[in-house]
Amino acid sequence: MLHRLNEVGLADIVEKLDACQRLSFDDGVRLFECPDLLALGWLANREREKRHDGRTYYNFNIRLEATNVCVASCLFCSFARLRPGDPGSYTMSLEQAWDKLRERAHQPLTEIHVVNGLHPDLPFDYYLDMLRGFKRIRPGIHLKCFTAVEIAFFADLYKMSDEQVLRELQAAGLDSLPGGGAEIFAERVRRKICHDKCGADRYLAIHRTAHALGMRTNVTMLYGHIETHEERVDHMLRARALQDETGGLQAFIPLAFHPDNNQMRKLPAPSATETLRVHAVSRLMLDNIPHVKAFWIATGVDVAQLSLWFGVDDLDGTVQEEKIYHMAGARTPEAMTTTAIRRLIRAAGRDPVERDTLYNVVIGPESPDDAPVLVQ
Ligand code: V47
Repeated sequence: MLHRLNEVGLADIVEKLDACQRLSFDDGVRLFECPDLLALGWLANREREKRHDGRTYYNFNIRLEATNVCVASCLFCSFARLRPGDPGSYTMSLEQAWDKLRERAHQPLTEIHVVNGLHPDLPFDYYLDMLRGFKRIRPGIHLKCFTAVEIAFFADLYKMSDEQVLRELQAAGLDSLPGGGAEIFAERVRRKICHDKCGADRYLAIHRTAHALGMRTNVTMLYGHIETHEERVDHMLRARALQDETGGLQAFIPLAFHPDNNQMRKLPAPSATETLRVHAVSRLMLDNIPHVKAFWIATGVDVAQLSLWFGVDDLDGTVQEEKIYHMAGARTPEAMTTTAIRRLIRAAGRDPVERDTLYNVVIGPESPDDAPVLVQ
C-alpha cells in the first residue's frame, strides 16, 4: 500500500504518522481529496490497530426520545414537531418513559441514551425526575442523556447557567452527555441548516464544563449535506483542540445525513464510499480521541461492517426503538441483538467486545457469540 500512497502524493502524511506527528488542516483536506479509497482506509486502519488492534466495541443500550416537540427549526430534521398538539407530536409522561426501562427488565442493559426535542413548556423537574426514576428502577444503569444543545436550551428556559443545569442533572443521576447537536461547527453551515439553536462555541463550552464536572462526552459530525471538505476538517480540529484541553471526549461519531421527510430532501444521501472516507479521515485527524464510532443505524449495517477496516472501532449498540433516523428514511433495522452485532464483527475478521459506556469490558472477544448473559 505504501507505494500507492506515494503515487497519490501522501508520502509526507505517512511519514508524519510514522513519527506520531499531528496532521494539519491542509493534510485533512488532502485526505478528503485522495482518489485511492483503499489506500486511505489502509492508513486509517493502521491508526485504528495501533490503538485497539482488532477489538471492536459495542454496548447493550436503549434509545429513548421522550418528546419530539421542538422549538428549533433544523432543516435536516424529520423528527421534530414544532408545537404540542401538531399532528404526530408526542410527549411521554414520566411513567411512560420509565416503562420503557421497566419493559427491558430482562435485558442486561448498561446504558440509556436519551435525546429529546426542545420542548418549550415542560418544567425542569420533568427531566430531573426522569433521571431519578431511571436510577430508582435500575441503580446500575448509565444515563447518557441530553445533548449540549438541550443543556443550553434548559439554561435559557429555566434561567440558569449551563454549569448549574449540568450540576443539577448530574445530582439527579446524569452520567455523561451524548454527542448530538454538533452538526457542522462552521458558522456558514449553522446559519443555513440550524440557525436557531446553540452555536459551536457554546456546544464546545458545555462539553468542557461537563468534563470539568467529571463527565465523559462524545462529539458527532453530520456530513453529506452542504458542508465542504474544509468545514469537515475544521469541525474535527475544533473537537481535537477541546480534547487537548480536557481529555474528556470518548468517541467521535460521523453521522450520515438522511434526506427523507425534511426540508433538505432534495439532496442525495451520502454514498457508501463517502461514509467510509469520512470515518477514515476522522481516525487520521483525531489522534487524541480514543474511539471512532460508526452509528450503524445511520451508516447501514453493511457499511458499518466495512468501516471496521477504515478506522472504526465502535458500532454503538443494540439501540432499540430509534426514531430520529427512521423518520428520516433509514432502512436499517430498529434494533440489533448482541449476538447479531458480535457475528457481524466476527464475520469482518474483528474481535467483538461488549463494553459499558465508559469502555469497561463487559464481555470479551473470547466469549462465544451466543453466550447466555446474566440479567442485572
Ligand atoms: O444531532 C437528525 C442527527 C443527531 C438527521 O453520542 C440526523 O453516542 C442524519 O447524536 N439525517 C442525534 N442525521 C443522534 C446522535 C447520536 C447518535 C448515536 C450515538 C451518539 C452518541 C449520538 O442526529 C442530531 C443530528 O445531528 N440527525 N436528523 C437526519 N435527517
